[in-house]
Amino acid sequence: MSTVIKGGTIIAADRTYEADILIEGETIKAIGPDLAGDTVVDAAGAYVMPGGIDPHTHLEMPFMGTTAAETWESGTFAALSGGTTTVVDFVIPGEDGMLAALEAWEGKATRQASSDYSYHMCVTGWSEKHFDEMAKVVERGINTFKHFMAYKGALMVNDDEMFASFQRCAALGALPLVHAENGDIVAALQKKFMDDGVTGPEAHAFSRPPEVEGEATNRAIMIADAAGVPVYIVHVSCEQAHEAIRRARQAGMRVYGEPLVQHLTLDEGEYFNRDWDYAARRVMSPPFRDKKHQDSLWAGLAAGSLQVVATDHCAFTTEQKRFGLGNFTKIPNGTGGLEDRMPVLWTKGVETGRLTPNEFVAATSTNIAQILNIYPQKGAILPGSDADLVVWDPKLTKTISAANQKSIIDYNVFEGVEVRGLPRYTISRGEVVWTDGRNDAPRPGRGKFVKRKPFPAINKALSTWKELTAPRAVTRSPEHMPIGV
Ligand code: DUC
Ligand code: ZN
Ligand code: ZN
Ligand code: ZN
Repeated sequence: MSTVIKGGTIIAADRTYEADILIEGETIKAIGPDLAGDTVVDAAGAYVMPGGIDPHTHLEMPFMGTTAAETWESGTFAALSGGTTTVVDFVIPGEDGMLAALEAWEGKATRQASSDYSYHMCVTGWSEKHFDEMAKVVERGINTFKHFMAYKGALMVNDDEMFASFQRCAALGALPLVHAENGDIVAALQKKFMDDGVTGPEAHAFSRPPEVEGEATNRAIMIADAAGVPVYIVHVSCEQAHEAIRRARQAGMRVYGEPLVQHLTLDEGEYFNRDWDYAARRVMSPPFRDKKHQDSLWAGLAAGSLQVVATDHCAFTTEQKRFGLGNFTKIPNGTGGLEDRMPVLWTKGVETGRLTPNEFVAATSTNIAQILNIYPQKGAILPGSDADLVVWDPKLTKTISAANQKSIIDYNVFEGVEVRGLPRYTISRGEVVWTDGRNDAPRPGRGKFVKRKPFPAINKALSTWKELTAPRAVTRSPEHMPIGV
């Protein structure tokens, strides 16, 4: 059974060209002119791009006393309808540890996912047992570990814990990920605003200013350097954090930065002089920022100092958001975006000239495939790659609305945004799973786990500290030599 995608313009991260694509089974067999297959997918007048990869989702995550309402079934189908064919979700260990949590996540994902999926493992503390657990997690095909520097008293890790975990990552060839906000300062500011009687959603933004993100980003980068491991900063929302990443990269460190489509396109005005529900639905961490920060993030994507656009899809209903009525610190943190990431980024990025189509592909798919070590299985249009493709019609338009979204949440933070550029077809491992204008239904269970190998190169990363203390590299000056040596 073969399929040919006919008449499209292929957009890869590195070039644009016209060719047909022949798919056999689940993979790309050939790329070239005038190919023939059993069935034809019409790409005339459209672009053909690698399926999107959203490396940052929290489907059905237990968090802040509740559970994110977007399910694996609704979330992965929402992803496909917006051109995203792979999601990477965060596993949060409970008291039974990482492997038990992984089983719990697998129980949900294997039954429900209609897109492909993978996991990051969260490190929420440190003890002897983590040493072995992390090795076992890597054996299970997970090469990334996430650390929260915020959420004090819950998920937050301290510097000693983070340093121990980062060193373990270095030894295992895994990549540490960091939620970079100074959790101590956030907790202090939350208390201050509550004490002052500022209890509404706007205080959420006041309690998490850019400085807390900039400080934590710098600290995470320096700790990673000391541990001799690259580091990936999730949801970079402000210039201070971007600046830290830029400077580290300029100094030769492997540091990656991931802005979210929400931070690129929605600003802090979403929290002020709004009714409570409207603002609370937009409470996420870090919060939306002003335009100066948005400009910095767009510039970073164009310049390459930021590499990936994600969503942090962590979606709660209005009813769940109301747990925080009278106390903003109890509003479940999170917004959606999985189905809107690619259309909104195309509309606000490519249509405006801020990004080239090739940069769009790099930011939504290719770069993260490389960072996660799944390239060119994913993120590429090459013979042998998984046939994860989106036939992107730059003329299709819609007005985003909760009324017709695939997400099961009762609102959408992009409500009313007019997008231009949408999937005509989404193809996952050779199968057309979404067709514009056809009322497709989710096919739970068809998604597959994407195994990710560790990076042999990572433990050779770039710590000056490591070089200085490695025994063979020590050259002592005479005045430091003990007498008589
Ligand atoms: N931020 C959110 O807004 N939600 C989930 C976790 C996070 O860090
Ligand atoms: Zn986070
Ligand atoms: Zn997150
Ligand atoms: Zn000296």
